[in-house]
Amino acid sequence: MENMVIRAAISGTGLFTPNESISNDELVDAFNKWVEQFNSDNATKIAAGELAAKEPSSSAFIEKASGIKSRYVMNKSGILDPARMKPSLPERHNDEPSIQCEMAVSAAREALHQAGRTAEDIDAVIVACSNLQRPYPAVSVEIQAALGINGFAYDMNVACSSATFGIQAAYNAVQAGNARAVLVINPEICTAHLNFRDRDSHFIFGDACTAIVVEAVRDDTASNAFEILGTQLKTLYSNNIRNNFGFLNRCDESGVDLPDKLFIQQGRKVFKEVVPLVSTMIQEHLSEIGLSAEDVTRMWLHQANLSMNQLIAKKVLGREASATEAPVILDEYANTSSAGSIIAFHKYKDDLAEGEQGVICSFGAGYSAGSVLLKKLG
Ligand code: CO8
Repeated sequence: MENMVIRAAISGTGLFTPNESISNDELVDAFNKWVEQFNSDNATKIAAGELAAKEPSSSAFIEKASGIKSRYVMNKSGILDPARMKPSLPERHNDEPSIQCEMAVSAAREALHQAGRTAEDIDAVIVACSNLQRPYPAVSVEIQAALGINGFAYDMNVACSSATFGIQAAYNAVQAGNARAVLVINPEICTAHLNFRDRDSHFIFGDACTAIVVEAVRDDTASNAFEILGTQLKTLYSNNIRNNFGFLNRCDESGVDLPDKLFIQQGRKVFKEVVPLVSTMIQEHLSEIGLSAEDVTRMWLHQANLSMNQLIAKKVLGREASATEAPVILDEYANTSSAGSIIAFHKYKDDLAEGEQGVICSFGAGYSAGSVLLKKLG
């Protein structure tokens, strides 16, 4: 029997945005109050040259260096309390939905609605994100049960590239006939993993959750769906973005709450190394399937840094990209890790005409990068 090629498409997306947001000024105010207290508490040591005084943060620096103006968060009061500086997210009873499950169900319902599908149409759930709130039972299995989906579910983690790696896994499952449709969900609570006392990075992240329906193209596939033309993934080991927080910490007496156990990065190095890696990858991926930069109407890029995105888009296009060609959401959302490029896609996809093409591209820790080429169906 002849092998039928199963075409696959992204037929729906959903977005959960937390209710609370923090402006740069609010964040900097809390940080600077903490700095004042720290310097006053340690005045003798600082005067003796035994300890360096902490420097204040600045909203002007944050916006200029990153393009970030605000971020949505799961809990604002805990982050802005100079005596605490971390979200307050009490543990829930085992019988209650977990925080990530709650975020995921909200985003997934919107994605299903957009795709015109129900739980009965889905055969698998992949939770792909940077930070899972527990290793087991898998968060994806909890979400699967909460949505009433049959089939199978699993969690995966490739930091900021988790969504594109998840899309490839879903695409493969659909093409192999293992699933008619797969939900890929990216619940990111980045603020729980961020050291709000670190001046270099306290402004970088926000929280959000995205959901994507990947399905085999059928006669009744939603008319605003995007066919997946191809996916390409790349990883290259680097210590420039790292965290060592995990179960092994109890085996090390130095404790779990030290700054280097949370998110740390060499931002400048990341910028310099990731821009060429990603722009080359997009170009190679396009040429591999016989396309060139002119064939691409939109680039939904990972949202970490505005200048980084402008530079990547410029390298791909050979000219400056307009805000329409490479939409920005990081000004409002900050870096939401794997959810970022999907938020951009979710918000800026409906105006593409039938046949127009675009690329979702993620990049981040690992290093990892993922490119998904798409064509709008009619
Ligand atoms: N306020 C005022 N001044 C500051 C501040 C601040 N908050 N922070 C630093 N400065 C000062 C520095 O001290 C330095 O001063 P000097 O010149 O006197 O030494 C000056 O500003 C410049 O500092 P930098 O060189 O650090 O500043 P950059 O221009 O490089 O900007 C950025 C910093 C914004 C971090 C930038 O480097 C960047 O965005 N790089 C790209 C990073 C990136 O893309 N990372 C991807 C990470 S996301 C990811 O992979 C997901 C990980 C998993 C998710 C984890 C969830 C938490």
